[in-house]
This record gives sequence, structure tokens and C-alpha cells, in this order.
Amino acid sequence: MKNKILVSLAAISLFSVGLVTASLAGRPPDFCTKKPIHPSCVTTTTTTTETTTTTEPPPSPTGLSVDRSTMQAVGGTVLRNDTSSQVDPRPGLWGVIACGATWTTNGTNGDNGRYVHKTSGGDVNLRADGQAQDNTAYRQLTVLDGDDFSGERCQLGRNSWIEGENTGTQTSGTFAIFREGERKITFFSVRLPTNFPLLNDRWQQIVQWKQAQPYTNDNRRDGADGVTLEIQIFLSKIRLMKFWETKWTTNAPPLGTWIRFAFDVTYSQDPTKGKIQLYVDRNGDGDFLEADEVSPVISGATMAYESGSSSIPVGQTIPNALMLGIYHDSIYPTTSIDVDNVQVVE
Ligand SMILES: [Ca+2]
Ligand SMILES: [Ca+2]
Ligand SMILES: [Ca+2]
Ligand SMILES: [Ca+2]
Repeated sequence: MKNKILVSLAAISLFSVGLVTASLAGRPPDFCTKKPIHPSCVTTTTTTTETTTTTEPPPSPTGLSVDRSTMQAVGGTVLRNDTSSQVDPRPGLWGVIACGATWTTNGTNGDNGRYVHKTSGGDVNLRADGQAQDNTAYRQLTVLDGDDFSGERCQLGRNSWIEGENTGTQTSGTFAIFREGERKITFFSVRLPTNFPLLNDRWQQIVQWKQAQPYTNDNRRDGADGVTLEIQIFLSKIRLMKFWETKWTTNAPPLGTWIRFAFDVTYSQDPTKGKIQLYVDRNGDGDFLEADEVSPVISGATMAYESGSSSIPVGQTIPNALMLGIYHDSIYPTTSIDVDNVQVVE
């Protein structure tokens, strides 16, 4: 049985190589200016035809779910936590501040303000496990116009799986890694400043669960392309995207307000196993109860696999890593986002 699966994976892999000619470690800086323009860059958004079943959370052996009235996890354990209490987000947490052309300071309020630790005014929501945050702090990330960190990007989180998740003073790893077969819910809060650009029609990401380095050729069993999972905000919509296809949208939240998200994902390259469901307190009133605040359960692959030579055997799933902050088309001006209260629950 196992041999059969391997043979069929190899066949799919060979087939897909013909369809996907380039490995995309990240969206290139000219992503939305190259012809043909990618669908995610234009105003007409294609609505998915993938299976949507119910607005209830996916079934889980652990009974893990999201309580829509409290915006907390039920039945899970917090694996990773960042409430912004630590000034430098790198040691033991995100590993890198992926902002600007070079990062030369000690990570504290440095590099022309691309990263700033604020001690008051943070998200006041409880953690995913119902505990209070031990602080009023938050983190502010700013992409300066013209920055180039694989494009105009300012995000927390190392794009790597090989050193694992950071512990202690470790900075060589990343904040959170997601592997084949895992079901995890990522909770986080963001606040868009009052001058946040909502009206452009170009891609603008606020968070991604991306296939992480090192890999050689990332491939998908459905022949898709792009970032495995991400949330974008442009043209006044929050956009849940999978492999560069928009799967669900809801109206953009009010600016200047902390907005809580919970992203419930079963991570798998297998389209019959992968599932996603997004919760967002879109109106900022402290719950996920409104009808436009929960996506359907969307089935399909949520991870990519290795199809070339690298440290991952061909056919095996490439782990995803969490990266939180702004990554957008170069058409945008200098843009900030506030982030806080991040937990990964299993
Ligand atoms: Ca906080
Ligand atoms: Ca709400
Ligand atoms: Ca409500
Ligand atoms: Ca720009």
C-alpha cells in the first residue's frame, strides 16, 4: 500500500513539473507588474469552487475548536505565545525581523522605525487559552516605501524550518512551524492604522503560513502555485487566500481598532485531508459571532511538497512557517501595521 502511494506521488510529481516551471520562494517584487497580471492583483476576484461544507469547525480527535463568543480555543494547548512582553521579538520567538534592505540595529526601536516596541495601547483581548496578557505592549511594523526584503516587506518570522521553533535565546529558528498532518489554530491580533491603504487593487499581505526554506522545488498536487496560505487586505476586503487563489472574503475591518483572528487549519499536501477555516472579529466588538466573521470550512491541500533535490525527500511535505506583518506590491506607499497577542494552539 505504501509503495503504491509512493509510486502515485512520483507520477504526480513528474506530471506537475511540466506545469510548474519555476520555484517561487516568495512572491517576486515585480509580481503585480509582470504580464500576464496574476489574478490576485486585479480587481475581479474569482470565487472558489472548492468544497465548502459547514461553518462548524473541522472535526478533530482532540475536540479542539474555537469559541465564537469568547474568541478563545476550546480543548487545546498553547504551543507558541507572543504577547509582546519581550522588547526584542527575535530571541526565543520570531528569530528575525524581516524588514528593510539590511537590519543593522539590536532590534529595539531601530532601523528607521521599521520595528518599534510600544509599551501601551496593545490588544486587550485575552489569550487564546483565556489567560490575561501580562502587559499592555504591542509591536509595530512598517514597510518603508522602496524597501527590499524579497520585495516591500516587513514581517516577523524567519522563513525557515530547518532550525525548528526558537527556544530560550535561540534566534536561528522561527516562531511557529506547521507540519504534515497537524491541526493547529493560529490566533493573532492586528490593528490597521487610520492611514492604512485599503483602496489599491494590488496584492497586500498581512500574514502568511508559507512553505519555508530550505527546499528546492515546491510543488502542489493540484498543480497550483504560490504561497500556501495567507491573508491579504486590499480593495476594502479581507481576503483568505490559498496558493494565490481567493477562497473567502469579508469586508475590511474598521481602522484604528484591534482585530482578532483565529485561523483553524489542518495542514496537509493531501487535498482530501487539508482544511481551513478563518475567524475574524471583523467589526472589532470582541466576538466572532457576526455572520460575516467566519468562513466556511474549505477543503483542499494546505501545504506544498518537494519535487526536486534538497534536504527534503521528493514527495515529502515542505513545512510551513508563520510570518506576520506587511508584504505588498511596490505600488504602495510606506505602510504600518500593529501586531499583538499571537498564539498557536494544538
Ligand atoms: Ca500585548
Ligand atoms: Ca464581532
Ligand atoms: Ca458581536
Ligand atoms: Ca512602494
